[in-house]
Amino acid sequence: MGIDSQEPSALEAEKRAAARASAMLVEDGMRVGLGTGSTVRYLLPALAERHLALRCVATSVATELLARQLGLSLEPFEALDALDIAIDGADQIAPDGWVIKGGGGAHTREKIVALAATRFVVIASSDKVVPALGPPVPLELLAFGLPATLRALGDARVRAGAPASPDGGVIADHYASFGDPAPFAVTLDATPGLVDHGLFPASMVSDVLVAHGDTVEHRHVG
Ligand code: A5P
Repeated sequence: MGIDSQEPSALEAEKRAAARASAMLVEDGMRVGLGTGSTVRYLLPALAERHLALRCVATSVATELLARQLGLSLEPFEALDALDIAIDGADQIAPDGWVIKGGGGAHTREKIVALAATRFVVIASSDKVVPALGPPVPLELLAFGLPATLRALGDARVRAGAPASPDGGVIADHYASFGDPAPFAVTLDATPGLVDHGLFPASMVSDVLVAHGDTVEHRHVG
């Protein structure tokens, strides 16, 4: 077995370890935001196994379907205005706790859920840890005026083959280099036609759980 065939399973084991550790942070009676992606796919069975009475909100159709199959109790996010905890994956995690999300195009819903949660927990395999965030930054754009919005953004392109978000948004990515993510996020936030972007500030993140082999590193951020 070569390195290439070993790598994916080692990372999958790390995703599973981080996800299972995060499931232990959930307590009976909590309102729980469920993120999206391959790491969250390990969270859902770990949560279901605990047989807690939970009220869950899903950030994507894929998460909702799997959560229902596993017997987790789902509610539309129109029914709750706050959550006790939200748990989600990330594409990049910087040392200061800023993260990039949206590799699966679900970052708008993920950010709404993260902000509504008292505690937002990021779970990841070790390959997601980076010395500094960098492009691409996922975007969700309104279809109306799309060429004008892309022109205003500069180095942004619609993501090839990406379906529209469940809310009808066009998924794109920004490829410009940036240093400090904070002013870049302010610029993106001020662009008409941009629904949301995948830069999540450290102030939004409570905990980061990153697995390194069998060990899960738990960092308290915001
Ligand atoms: C979904 O849009 C993303 O924000 C995911 O949470 C992120 O891409 C991490 O996904 P994986 O757990 O699949 O790496």
